[in-house]
Amino acid sequence: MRTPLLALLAAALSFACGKSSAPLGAASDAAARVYIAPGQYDELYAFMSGGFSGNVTVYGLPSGRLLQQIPVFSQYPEKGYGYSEQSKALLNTSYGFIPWDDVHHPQLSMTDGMADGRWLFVNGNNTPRIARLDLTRFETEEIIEIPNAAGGHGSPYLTQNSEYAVSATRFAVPTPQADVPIKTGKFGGMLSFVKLDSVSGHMSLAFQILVPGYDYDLARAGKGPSHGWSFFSTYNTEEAKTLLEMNASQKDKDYIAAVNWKQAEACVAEGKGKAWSTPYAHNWIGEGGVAKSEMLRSQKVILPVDCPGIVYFIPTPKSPHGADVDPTGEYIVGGGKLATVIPVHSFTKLLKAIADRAYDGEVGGIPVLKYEAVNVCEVQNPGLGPLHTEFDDKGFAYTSVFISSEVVKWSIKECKVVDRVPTYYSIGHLMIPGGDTRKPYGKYMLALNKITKDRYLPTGPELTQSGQLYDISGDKMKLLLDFPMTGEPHYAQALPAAVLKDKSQKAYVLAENKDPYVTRSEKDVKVARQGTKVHVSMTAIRSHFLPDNIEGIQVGDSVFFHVTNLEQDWDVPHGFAMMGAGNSELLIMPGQTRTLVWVPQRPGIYPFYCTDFCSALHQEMQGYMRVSAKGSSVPLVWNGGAGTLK
Ligand code: RUQ
Ligand code: CUA
Repeated sequence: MRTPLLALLAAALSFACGKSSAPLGAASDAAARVYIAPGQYDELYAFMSGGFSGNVTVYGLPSGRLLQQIPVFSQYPEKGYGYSEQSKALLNTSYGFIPWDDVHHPQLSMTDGMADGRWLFVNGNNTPRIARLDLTRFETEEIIEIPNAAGGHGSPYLTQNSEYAVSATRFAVPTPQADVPIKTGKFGGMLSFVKLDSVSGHMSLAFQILVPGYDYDLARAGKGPSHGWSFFSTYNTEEAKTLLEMNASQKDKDYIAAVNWKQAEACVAEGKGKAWSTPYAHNWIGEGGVAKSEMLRSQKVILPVDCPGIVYFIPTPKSPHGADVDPTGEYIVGGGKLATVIPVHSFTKLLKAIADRAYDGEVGGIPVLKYEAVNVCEVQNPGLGPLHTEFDDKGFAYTSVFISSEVVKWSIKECKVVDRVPTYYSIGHLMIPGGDTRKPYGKYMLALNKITKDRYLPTGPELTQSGQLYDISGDKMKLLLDFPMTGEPHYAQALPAAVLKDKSQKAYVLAENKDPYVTRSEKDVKVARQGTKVHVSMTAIRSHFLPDNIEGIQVGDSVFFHVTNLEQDWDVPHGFAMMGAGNSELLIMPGQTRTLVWVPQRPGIYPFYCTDFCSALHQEMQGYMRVSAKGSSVPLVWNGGAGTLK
């Protein structure tokens, strides 16, 4: 039975007034299940998409404690990310420097279908990009732009051994881009495969597949028997260009595109990919921790007509969003936003349908398979608006249902709903730790909710989003915890803390710092003028900077503060802030060098200071710059190193 909306609403309201109908015993039991005593560690690391913040946030589970924010596609003041000279190049694109994007899907790197804790990949949705984050330092290390695409939503969704990260066009556009009338112009879509180096993780665009101009939404790779295939959901197969809410809902079924990427590789090897030349940026942290950026211009585009057998369309009701693959790799589950059932397709049947040529026509050289030939069953009564499905370790699937704000648990074998719980409210994705791997961890399920109206103290028009943690170890799902989140938590990934915690880096080794402006000891600090550029090689250690007095700076100079943190202890960053600096502040990790550029505008004495409370004498960690008029004869002098200012 579908839970009536009214009943859900009533349940929601009673929670909102603090009058939970659950007995007190249950509440304290739930509290005990998520209680992590002071000083104790959480059981799992969870990586949440920060949505329109452009960041990734790291939480501990089951406590729901926020542990870290990792800036990825947006400038982020707390860490000087995208402001310091060393990190700016990470945000380069073929459109120039972009300081803000929208993150949707984190995905942990995998070995043999299991999260291996090496890297985390996330997609940039607006200007299509994929980023790779290093999980020893919890930092963004590389970003690649996806050319010939608009909206990188179905991304990054890695293959079983991290061979590829993928990106699918969300918004059909002329492909390649062209100046055409919107109404009559021919639009296309692109499914992009980014190769990941198995040792370094480095990303390179391997090939792209040109597909009809639908909206490609989400993706999942096959695993086990279906390894070698990736599945992409599509909506708007109507190819509407205006008022999609109505015009893209005409057909009863859209498609899941099944892509045989091993065959696509073979096609490219046979020289069947066409050479295109759209510019795209590739950025990475190079030698010395300094970000580099290159503009690339060549890609290999495969047209399905040239390579029969690389793409098939599986009809799937109705405007599917999710396309999720179960732990065995046999079942592909659609999540039709407007569908009244959850369709379950079978990989075995897919192969047979292809062998039997059980087609219902074709589009653009892509065979459309017969629905019955691939579908094994439809889960009835899934609620209103099924979206995404994750899996546990006991043969159950959990589907998030947006409109009726609930999670339905269903048996894969019996193809029927066995339990359902309300979420508060409007759940998008859900996440079971390892729920997309071959062996889900399967103890918790996290609902990632879009709306929290009446759940927390009001904070003006903008309310936080939330995560709700459920215990799924028994037959019935039980709500344990409800906690606010940063940005919009589209999707998340989690893995046992033991996989990562001992690999976490504690400091950068000063002796290995290869920044071109590193200063390894206080003897070496200096200030050097080159025309109107002044390079200050400065050190920071508890609790002073050197030099901390500099004279001879002139209005109109560009002063480069290259600050090296000489500390080698864990958790001793120093900050650096300069009065009137139009760029940013810095946060410098132990052993690291970061650079801030300051263009003084008026003569005077300007203080700078450490912004991170590093020691008992942190407040003493400050200094002065003397700025004189342009052309002044005040000599360039400083204290420390070979400086002459005493
Ligand atoms: S989305 S709520 Cu992944 Cu951007 Cu589904
Ligand atoms: Cu260094 Cu405070």
